[in-house]
Amino acid sequence: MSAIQPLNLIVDIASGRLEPATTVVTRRLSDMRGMYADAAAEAALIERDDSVVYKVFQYDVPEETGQLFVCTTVLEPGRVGDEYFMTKGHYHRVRDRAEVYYGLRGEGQVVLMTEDGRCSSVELRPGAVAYVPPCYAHRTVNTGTGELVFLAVYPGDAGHDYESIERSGFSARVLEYNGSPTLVEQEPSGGSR
Ligand code: S6P
Ligand code: ZN
Repeated sequence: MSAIQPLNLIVDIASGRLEPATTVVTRRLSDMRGMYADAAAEAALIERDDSVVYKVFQYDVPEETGQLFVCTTVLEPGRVGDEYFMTKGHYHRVRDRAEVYYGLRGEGQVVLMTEDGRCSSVELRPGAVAYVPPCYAHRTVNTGTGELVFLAVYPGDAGHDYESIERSGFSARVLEYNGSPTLVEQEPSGGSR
């Protein structure tokens, strides 16, 4: 295993930034083309200002068994039609690698899906820990009016499988229904990239 020195990482809760961060990923609506249910609303928003949906601040470690990646996500509030802003979502490439999310600011849900397409969701808010068990796809949804900020910790050798989600999507979506966030079962549909 590669040696890595002990260190402190600091989360600035106001901005959601992790310091130091060695990788910063920014995802705009156009990076998620085809992932929202309402294709016309998605296209109109991309045309209008292609806003940032989320940023990830990560401290990189060797991608090896025994190491742990630490990162924060700042997910903006907003909707595409009735569907709340969300992350792309993924399985871990090594399927049996679990993950822990810790809510720091804002409110939302983590949508979890088994490989045979059964979806459920757990809450994410300040102080809430969302446990992502091995083998579950996971996607985060911001159901609040402000940014959703959370910390994630996951194994160094987990990797990411985005392709399965781009191909088949999630079998449920979080939509605003009668003014409240509701997990709605859907026919799976993927992205178009
Ligand atoms: C990584 C972990 C999170 C997500 C982040 C963005 O395993 O689950 O840090 O990367 O919330 O989501 P996504 O689906 O674009 O990676
Ligand atoms: Zn993950």
